[in-house]
Amino acid sequence: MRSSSVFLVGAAVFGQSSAHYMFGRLILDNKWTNTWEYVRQISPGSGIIGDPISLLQPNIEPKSTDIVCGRNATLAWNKPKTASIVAGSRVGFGAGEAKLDGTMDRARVYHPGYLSAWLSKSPTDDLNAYKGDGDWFKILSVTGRTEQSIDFADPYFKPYGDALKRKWGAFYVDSWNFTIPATTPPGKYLLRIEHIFPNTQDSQFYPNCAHVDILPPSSTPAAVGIPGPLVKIPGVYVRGQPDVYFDKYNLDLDIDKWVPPKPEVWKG
Ligand SMILES: *[C@@H]1O[C@H](CO)[C@@H](O)[C@H](O)[C@H]1NC(C)=O
Ligand SMILES: *[C@@H]1O[C@H](CO)[C@@H](O)[C@H](O)[C@H]1NC(C)=O
Ligand SMILES: [Cu+2]
Repeated sequence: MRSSSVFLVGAAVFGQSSAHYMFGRLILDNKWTNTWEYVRQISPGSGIIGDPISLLQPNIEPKSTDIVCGRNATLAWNKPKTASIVAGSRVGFGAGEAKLDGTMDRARVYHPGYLSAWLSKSPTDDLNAYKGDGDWFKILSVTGRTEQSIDFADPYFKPYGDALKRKWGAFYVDSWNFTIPATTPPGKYLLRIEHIFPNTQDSQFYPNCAHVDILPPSSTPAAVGIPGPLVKIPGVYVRGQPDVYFDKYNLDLDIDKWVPPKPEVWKG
């Protein structure tokens, strides 16, 4: 394990930015909420409480419960607020990074890869106690470019967007917004975002979970759907599966034909 003093030297050399990121801020009613206000706090990879930079250390073990909501976030020990969201409305997550003084700053999704969002209904009203070991369904899948992607023709972004990275829709964004399906059954849910940086050996998983209370749309009677397909996390990915473990710097990767890992998105 690397010592924190070695790490601080490295951080000083490379400045305060890091190649990693997390999604600690929920975007609610078009406003960026504070880091960990609605999102479960995660623990530093070094295990040293208060070590800000290793907070961002990626998860590489698909069998670990750390890939549910992030490292050591199976339970919500920071007891975040629960966001009320009407089904059919828009939410988002903002990316963050830790600075050496422990405060948080905006960050970008510095790696190319696959972005998705998920919901899992808590069996009780107490979201703090829900381990995320129930059923999950996917509500967002971002592969190639969309209208939210960075415009790499913009001179400000041009230096960051090489041809192999910029084809990924979520590459280098600082946030992503999406809609909660209008027919999502009302209730208390974990709302999970996940970015995967594919690698041939250790793909990196960047998951975070917000606490949300999904309310029925005001139109009555509101239609209620049956979400699916349902999966478990961990369990949804296995080491070596070809749509998670591959060389993302492959020139031949045709992102428009690339099929992301299962499950498919539930559209409501
Ligand atoms: C998501 O929405 C927030 C709030 O409106 C905005 O600041 C942010 O730029 C949006 N993100 C993207 C990628 O469009
Ligand atoms: C992990 O979570 C527990 C609460 O479940 C907390 O007390 C502990 O400090 C956390 N560990 C680290 C390294 O932050
Ligand atoms: Cu990284």
